[in-house]
Amino acid sequence: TREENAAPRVAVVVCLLKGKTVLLGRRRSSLGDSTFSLPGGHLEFGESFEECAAREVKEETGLDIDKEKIELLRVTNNLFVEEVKAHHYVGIFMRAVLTDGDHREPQNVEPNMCDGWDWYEWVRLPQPLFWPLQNAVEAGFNPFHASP
Ligand code: 8DG
Ligand code: MG
Ligand code: MG
Repeated sequence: TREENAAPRVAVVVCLLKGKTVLLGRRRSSLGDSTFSLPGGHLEFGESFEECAAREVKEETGLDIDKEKIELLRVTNNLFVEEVKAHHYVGIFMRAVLTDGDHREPQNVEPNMCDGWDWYEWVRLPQPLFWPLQNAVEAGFNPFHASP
């Protein structure tokens, strides 16, 4: 019911770029199951967007992002009303790169929440994308061109 999710939540999602590619994983979740989404999650009390971005990427992929190079790209307002429970997220899209000289591959640290991570070119994004990401793409969002 609406009551259970009465307050909007803040979600920080990370466009982790490597060369011409961005990191996406297929979700295992009641929200957007089987769709491809960016690493990310809920902003915790007291966190900066940058801290949240680095923490979620680490928790979900094991990768370390360069904390000096995290940038805010876009803010979106996402209402999921078709779900069993309604959800309302303010999505904070960040851009990040790996720490210098890091050539490790992402690990699927939370296999119950994700099928695995891989790098994709923006012009060859996998389908279907998680709905809020699809919306941003359709609105012209491109983390390779966006300026903060
Ligand atoms: P947490 O417990 O680790 O904090 O959260 P999570 O389990 O990692 O949450 P999530 O579902 O991955 O992300 C939180 C919400 O962020 C998600 O339910 C909806 C919103 N969100 C968007 N766009 C995207 C996106 O591209 N990727 C992810 N992961 N979440 C997104 O609006
Ligand atoms: Mg997540
Ligand atoms: Mg998470």
